[in-house]
Amino acid sequence: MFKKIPTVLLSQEIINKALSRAKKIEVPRQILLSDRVRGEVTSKISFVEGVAVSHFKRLVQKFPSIEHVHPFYYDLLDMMFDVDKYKVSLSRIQWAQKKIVEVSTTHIRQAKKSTDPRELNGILKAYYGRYSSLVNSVSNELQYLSKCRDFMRRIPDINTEMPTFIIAGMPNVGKSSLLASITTAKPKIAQYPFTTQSILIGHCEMAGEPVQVIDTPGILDRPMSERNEMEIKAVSALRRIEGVVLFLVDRSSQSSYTLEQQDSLYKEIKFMLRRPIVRVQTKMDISEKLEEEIGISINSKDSIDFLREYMTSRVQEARPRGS
Ligand SMILES: Nc1nc2c(ncn2[C@@H]2O[C@H](COP(=O)(O)OP(=O)(O)O)[C@@H](O)[C@H]2O)c(=O)[nH]1
Ligand SMILES: [Mg+2]
Repeated sequence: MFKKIPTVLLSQEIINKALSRAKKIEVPRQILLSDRVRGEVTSKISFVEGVAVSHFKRLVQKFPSIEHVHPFYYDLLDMMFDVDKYKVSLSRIQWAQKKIVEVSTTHIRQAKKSTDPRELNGILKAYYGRYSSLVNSVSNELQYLSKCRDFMRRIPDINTEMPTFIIAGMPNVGKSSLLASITTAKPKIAQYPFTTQSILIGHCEMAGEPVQVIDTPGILDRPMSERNEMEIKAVSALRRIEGVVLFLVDRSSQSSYTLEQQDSLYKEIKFMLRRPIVRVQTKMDISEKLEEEIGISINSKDSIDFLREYMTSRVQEARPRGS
């Protein structure tokens, strides 16, 4: 999702890069010394200008504008940094970019009028001074965006446009086993910001259409009262993902939790996520009888096929609106 955000050069890096490369610029010998100096000065100015301007342009282009970020990602970003400061930083960088173009144009114009090598060198020196202070004026912003980028790159890659099934239920009820048996390949693992929890994302096809199934260990598998603030926010971000919840219930004698504990989590999740939610009874091979909407056993291919059919029939509800 946010993997393509470029590395942010800090202000000193931009200045060093620009000035050290500009030093090497030479223009072919001319009959008049002043022509040559003028040529060099103007090329140096436009080169140095380009280094900052192209970098700033790229940042403004590649850092997603916060208004257009999907609410799920917005919530996560909001957990990690000050989104207003992010916005302001980007607009200050855009401002600096514009100022640098202005200052460069003025200095090139001045140089073009001059025939005195000393004066020309003075113009270049003055330009470097103005340039450096403009680049330095956004040094905090660059630093801030660089920090934001580090956070953003760690954000779990959930597709917000694909029909989605979210698996929930107490530990050991069979969530991971279900994910592994209905989706292809190894699930992608992504880390939640600021929590030790990760998200597992698997894919499969339903009625010829790609569907994603996510398992959120540590997030949708225990009572809200046991959560810290960041984990609660992680749950609330999940609310933004449109999809159908598969709530797994283990009624076998092996179950680590009582039915009351499982029911209480069910109620919390139903309330928190406010999404269609299906109760799926797991471990049917070692359970007495089916008491939920649907029963499955990881060992029985038939029941998994049946669940797939059932999920296919509800793909419409799992599909995000507007896609
Ligand atoms: N007998 C039986 N055991 C199962 C079934 N599904 C999962 N298990 C076992 O239950 C345990 C917990 O499963 P897991 O998928 O890790 O649960 P999670 O904590 O909800 O992700 C594992 O030992 C699984 O092998 C099932 O359908 N039948
Ligand atoms: Mg698990």
